[in-house]
Amino acid sequence: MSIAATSYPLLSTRQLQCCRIKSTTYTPSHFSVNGFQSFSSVGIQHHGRCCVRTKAGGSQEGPQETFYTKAEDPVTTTNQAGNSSKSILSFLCPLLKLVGAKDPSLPRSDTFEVVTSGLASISRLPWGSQAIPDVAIVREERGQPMRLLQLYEFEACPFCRRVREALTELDLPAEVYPCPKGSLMHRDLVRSSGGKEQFPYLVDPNTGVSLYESGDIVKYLFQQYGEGRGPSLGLLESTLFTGWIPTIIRAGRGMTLWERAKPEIAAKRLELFSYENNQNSRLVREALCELELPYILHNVGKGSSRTQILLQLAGSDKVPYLIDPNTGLSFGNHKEIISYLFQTYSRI
Ligand SMILES: N[C@@H](CCC(=O)N[C@@H](CS)C(=O)NCC(=O)O)C(=O)O
Repeated sequence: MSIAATSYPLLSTRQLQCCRIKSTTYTPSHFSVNGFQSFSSVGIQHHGRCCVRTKAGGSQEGPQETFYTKAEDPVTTTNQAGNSSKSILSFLCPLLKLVGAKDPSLPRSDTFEVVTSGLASISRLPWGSQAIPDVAIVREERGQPMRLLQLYEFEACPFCRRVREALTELDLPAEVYPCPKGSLMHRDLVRSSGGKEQFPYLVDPNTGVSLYESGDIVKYLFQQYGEGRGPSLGLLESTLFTGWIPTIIRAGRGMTLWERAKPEIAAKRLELFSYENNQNSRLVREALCELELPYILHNVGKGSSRTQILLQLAGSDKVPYLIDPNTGLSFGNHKEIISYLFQTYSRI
């Protein structure tokens, strides 16, 4: 099995006290798959922040070990595709915010949602759909990086999409901190860590590196975890041409904090099995983003080293599959997941 029981370090007693997390509420059988219990629940708790959203837009955090450093020495390689695309694309986000849907919790036409998300997926083929075979084999043999990468992003951002595509291709899990427009908490973390609100922002606790600039992040990820490979053909360049299409087709989704999102953050990280270019998973990620719910993203692209784990957990290798350790519930249907998320994590 790909994920060794010791893949992730245990949460220290101090952190446990800080977060006041008792033993997990997971059904034990859920995570009995070859050490997955250790990986999953420890992954959540170890990186768990004790944060409370504040009305003033700040956040309060309990004392805890911080795993990342300020971006004192950001990678300075120039990403031509990234820079030129910035000037063309970065105006899109505020523009689409104006036309975006107002109440994401209302019932929607599932056909419309799936079709538009499917078109978005087609526009980004072939990126973000499969794990690079050689890399997946290495993950299978050697396990994942010790600590989860931390990605601050929002679903609708074309630059963030590029990074999520790379994560799928590199078969890497990550802890995702959604930073929708109006974010009450995670944007503060980015500003205080990196110095500015710009997305994506990646923190790699394994190396102490933290980075802005999607092109630099993708290059870093391939350099660090690509087993000698460079970014997949067209992955960087294509953002300029088609990276914005899902943003437009899915206008307003996964961009703005839902005003009735619960201000308390869930005590334990939700876990989502997904891959970037899966149409149904996109709909779920949009909801997680609009609710500013941090989660562990288990990328399970075609050929992923985690497919067997998903099969054993869910009884199927289909994504999305969501586990909520706060309630002990898990779901494998995007409609159920979205409805559950808005019911559970919205103020009524
Ligand atoms: N060149 C940067 C551009 C990043 C960028 O413009 N991101 C936009 C979102 S699409 C952003 O951070 N906007 C500020 C905000 O959302 O507050 C990159 O490639 O990462």
